[in-house]
Amino acid sequence: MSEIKVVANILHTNEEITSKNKEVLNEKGIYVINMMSSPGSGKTSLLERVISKLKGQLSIAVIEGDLYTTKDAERIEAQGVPVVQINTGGACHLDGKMIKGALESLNLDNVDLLVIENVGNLVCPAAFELGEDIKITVLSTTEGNDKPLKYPRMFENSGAIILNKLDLLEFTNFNKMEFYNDINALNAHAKIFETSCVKDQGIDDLCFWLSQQIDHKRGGNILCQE
Ligand SMILES: Nc1nc2c(ncn2[C@@H]2O[C@H](COP(=O)(O)OP(=O)(O)OP(=O)(O)O)[C@@H](O)[C@H]2O)c(=O)[nH]1
Ligand SMILES: [Mg+2]
Repeated sequence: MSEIKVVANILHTNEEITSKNKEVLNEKGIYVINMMSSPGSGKTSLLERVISKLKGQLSIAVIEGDLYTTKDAERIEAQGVPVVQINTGGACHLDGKMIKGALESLNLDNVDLLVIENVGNLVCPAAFELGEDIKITVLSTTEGNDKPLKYPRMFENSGAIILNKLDLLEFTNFNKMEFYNDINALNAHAKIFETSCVKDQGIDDLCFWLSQQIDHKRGGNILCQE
């Protein structure tokens, strides 16, 4: 019983800090993505692709969550956009307090899009709101199509789901029809993208859709600019 109380308190504290973070982000009109998946599904690879296509058009910043290393932040830095690394020191998810610290070390003026890459984990990150406008969950074909039903929360709460590593589909037993049926049962409104970072497949569609979401938050100011 005491264990349940502790978890409830942690979530309550997270909610308070996150709502303050969200105020700051909303005031600046920044569109925020919380990107989640199991380790290795391709979050950073997708980000690299998206940044390279959108950075001329939008101002992008990134918060990278990782247990110990700065490897992902180095990859994003190479794309020429501001990035802050959060090392959770072993914790399996990001929380509001960590995001608060990262926001304080980023210059948020004129940022259009902030992407938070969560720690690779299909379970814990789903329980912690980070002040995002949208959760995007990535699943790769090599993980098996049974994952949405086995780890439903992340898929249920995501506004978009990306099926990545499409180039490897033929080497796996991933059943796309079952995948679509399961997602439809869990979260019929989720926007679904099929991508391959290796073949640069589906990334343009993803970027176009993201631009529309960002534009919508900004009240139509970005895409309409001359
Ligand atoms: N074949 C193939 N490999 C990919 C694709 N996307 C990513 N990879 C590879 O998958 C591996 C993991 O990719 P990352 O982008 O590091 O995955 P991640 O989700 O950021 O991983 P963590 O941050 O550790 O959770 C790398 O070796 C990538 O090159 C893809 O579309 N096709
Ligand atoms: Mg990564």
